[in-house]
Amino acid sequence: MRISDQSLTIPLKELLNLMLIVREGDLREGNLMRQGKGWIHIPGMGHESLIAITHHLHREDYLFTYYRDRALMLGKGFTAQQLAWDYFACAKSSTGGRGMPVHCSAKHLNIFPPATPTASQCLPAVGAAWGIKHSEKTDVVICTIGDASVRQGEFYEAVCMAVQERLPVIFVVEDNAYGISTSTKHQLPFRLGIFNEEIFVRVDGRHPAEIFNHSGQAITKARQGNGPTILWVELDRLVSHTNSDDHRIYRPKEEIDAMLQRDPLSVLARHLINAGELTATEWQALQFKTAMTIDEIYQQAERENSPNPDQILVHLYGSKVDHQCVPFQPVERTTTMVAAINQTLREALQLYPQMIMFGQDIEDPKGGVFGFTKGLSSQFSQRVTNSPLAEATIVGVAAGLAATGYKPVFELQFIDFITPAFNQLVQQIATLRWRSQGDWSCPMVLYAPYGAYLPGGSTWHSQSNEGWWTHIPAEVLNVRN
Ligand SMILES: Cc1ncc(C[n+]2csc(CCOP(=O)(O)OP(=O)(O)O)c2C)c(N)n1
Repeated sequence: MRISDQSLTIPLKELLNLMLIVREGDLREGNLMRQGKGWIHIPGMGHESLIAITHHLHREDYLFTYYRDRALMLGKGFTAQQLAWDYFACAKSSTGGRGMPVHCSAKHLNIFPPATPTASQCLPAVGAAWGIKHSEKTDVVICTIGDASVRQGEFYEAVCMAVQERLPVIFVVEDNAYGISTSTKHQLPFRLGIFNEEIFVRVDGRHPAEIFNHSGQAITKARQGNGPTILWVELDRLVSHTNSDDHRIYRPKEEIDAMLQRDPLSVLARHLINAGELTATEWQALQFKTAMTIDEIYQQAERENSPNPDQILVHLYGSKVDHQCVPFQPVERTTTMVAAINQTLREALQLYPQMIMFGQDIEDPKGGVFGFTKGLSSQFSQRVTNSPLAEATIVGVAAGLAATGYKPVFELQFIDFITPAFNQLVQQIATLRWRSQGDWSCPMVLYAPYGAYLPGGSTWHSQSNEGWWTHIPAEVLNVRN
């Protein structure tokens, strides 16, 4: 028995096998926690069917995920062994022990390492998708998010940007009905009617064939340049949120029992047995064999070295410095600061085809509220564009663009209004290189006018808040008079 769309067919048995590998690793981690081994267990049980999405992906496609996505990691090419190293936070784990389990980093597979603040992956995902569009490639970005997390503002900003620019991104909302102990039933924007039904597709995530078909359509649509889709995938979190939670406290017993009856693994196995494609004995043997293999993998991982504390500061900053600098033409000493910056930006745009500028009101004829970008959008119309009035979008998109090879030089209109971007700056950008051991980085230039300039500007338009930024490791602050 197979599932197929026009171009692709996968045997369900193969899918069952992969889902089983994911499940057995998960079960093993739960057992190890109970034995006092490991640090934290973040289960993905009930979310395994999502692996069907990865059958539509190429190596170049990106995954921007969250912590529940061990199935997607495995489907994209991460191994069960690497998941085990991440579980034990070994020195050789993908983050060198700096990330929680399932916060995997794999640049060679285009797996962007999740940051734990919920929804913080969305704007960088959209930035990566924007880069794909700029380069006129047909790659796509898969951005996953939990159902409770879609109430974060950054999710809405990301969806707006993706729709506005028709970006090749698929948001996969993993709706397991809970955010830790809080039911999301009455909080979900899809149920509240916030989203137009044209943009989201409801998917029964307990059946891999459903996921395979809907994700295939969304991915094809994105590859063809027809923009984003939100897949609202209903599934179950079969166990507690993490090992430090007990869902029996807040979920009725009947609900838990009913959920276990529709465990996607058992459902798929039963389906294949009923269809005569698998015998009960074969299924048992497969479970046993997989459990043994996974057990061996985790036993080996347990013996791996822990990170060396002496290495704690390694990868906080990059070592490579691009010594080319602009402007090449010395600027007249009598010129204004604005004119000098404008000339520098123009020469940089000429020098670096990968440089992109984005900011509020930076396009001509205004050319920025201070005129830094005057004339630039007329000369480089594709690479100098107005942003929405949304600082988190500006900075979060820069992270995704920079991480995928572009050189964002983005304007923040006033330093006073940088605060909506704080999450991206501090949690995502400042930690990316360090938490991925230099696997990923997102070098960018953000510039903003600062200090008093407007006598009546009061509290906002006169801030000199550089003190905030000097407290954040990994960011370089440059204040010029
Ligand atoms: C910004 C932020 N606030 C709070 C938390 C703590 N937290 C971690 S997971 C979680 C619930 C997320 O639920 P959901 O998005 O539905 O995903 P699920 O865990 O159900 O897969 C919370 C509140 C966090 N990680 N980030």
